[in-house]
Amino acid sequence: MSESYRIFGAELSPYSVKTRSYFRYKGVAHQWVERNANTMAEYQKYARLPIVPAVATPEGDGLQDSTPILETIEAKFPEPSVHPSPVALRFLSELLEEFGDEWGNKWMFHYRWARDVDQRSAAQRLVAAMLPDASEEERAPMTEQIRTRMAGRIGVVGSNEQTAPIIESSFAHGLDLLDKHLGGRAYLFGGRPAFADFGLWGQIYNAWTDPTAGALVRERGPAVCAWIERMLDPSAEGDFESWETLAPTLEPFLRDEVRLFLAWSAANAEAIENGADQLTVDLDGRTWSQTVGGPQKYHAKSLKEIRRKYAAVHGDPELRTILEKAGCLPYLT
Ligand SMILES: N[C@@H](CCC(=O)N[C@@H](CS)C(=O)NCC(=O)O)C(=O)O
Repeated sequence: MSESYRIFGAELSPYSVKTRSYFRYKGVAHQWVERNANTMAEYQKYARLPIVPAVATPEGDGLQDSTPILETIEAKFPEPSVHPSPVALRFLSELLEEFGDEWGNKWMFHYRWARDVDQRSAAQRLVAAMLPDASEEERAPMTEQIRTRMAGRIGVVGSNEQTAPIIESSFAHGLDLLDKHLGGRAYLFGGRPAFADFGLWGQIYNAWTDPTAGALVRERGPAVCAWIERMLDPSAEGDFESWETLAPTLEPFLRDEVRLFLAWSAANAEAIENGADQLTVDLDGRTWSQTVGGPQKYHAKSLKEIRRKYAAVHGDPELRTILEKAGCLPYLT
């Protein structure tokens, strides 16, 4: 039995670094174990699904899926809390965490695998991490194999010729809005990190390491860059703010970005429910079409989960007003 948690993960996995950043902030004793050829057998003892992260607990259990992992650890180690105490702010933070995991991942994954320069950069780093003891020459065939396989899988996040411009303009606009919001504050909800920071950061930090998306982040988001570095090892610098001070710059992000994501997610859930193999939805006057298969079932499940969280607090009048004003409410009920 080990005394600390072990996080089996990968530096290029947004959900892995999200989990690591959370453990660091919480001060929960843990070891980061890069999942690679040397650690694979140990990782497999804890991973029911072939994904990272997988967390091995000191009791010898395996945890997977970053959102429930964070929730499990939060219940066990409630301080310092990552949840603002007002019901409305706590829900918005959980909604933004969901947004990061699901829509932020479209930004990151699309940019990583759409263009040759990014494909090569990511494939090289992935293989270097997986085969730490191999030479350049030994890694080369696997790098090429991963590059072509992942480039061919870009459709799993719904990226295709028609949706690429929607994803790219959403990323650029999202960065602009985030940069305004993070100018003058350390974290999304004020002076300390919230649940939202971890989900969104994992994706944007990964995008920042890639050539094309990274250049965009550096160009458009000086405050986003500072937040990216801060979130690698976050610490509380103050308190959570109130909605009154957050609203001027957070409300536009909810209205433009989170609403768009929820419109997509609701349409996706409906397509799954109807057993459709194609999803077509109008997103602010632009048509988004993609095939629907196994991976989209996960999004439908997580929409159900965020709707369940909303149902538990739907009586809060402040939250209702915020969500209504941002156009998010119809998708949550
Ligand atoms: N919902 C999961 C998603 C985890 C996930 O998709 N992990 C990816 C990497 S970011 C993965 O492990 N893919 C297969 C692989 O890399 O072997 C979570 O939040 O933990």
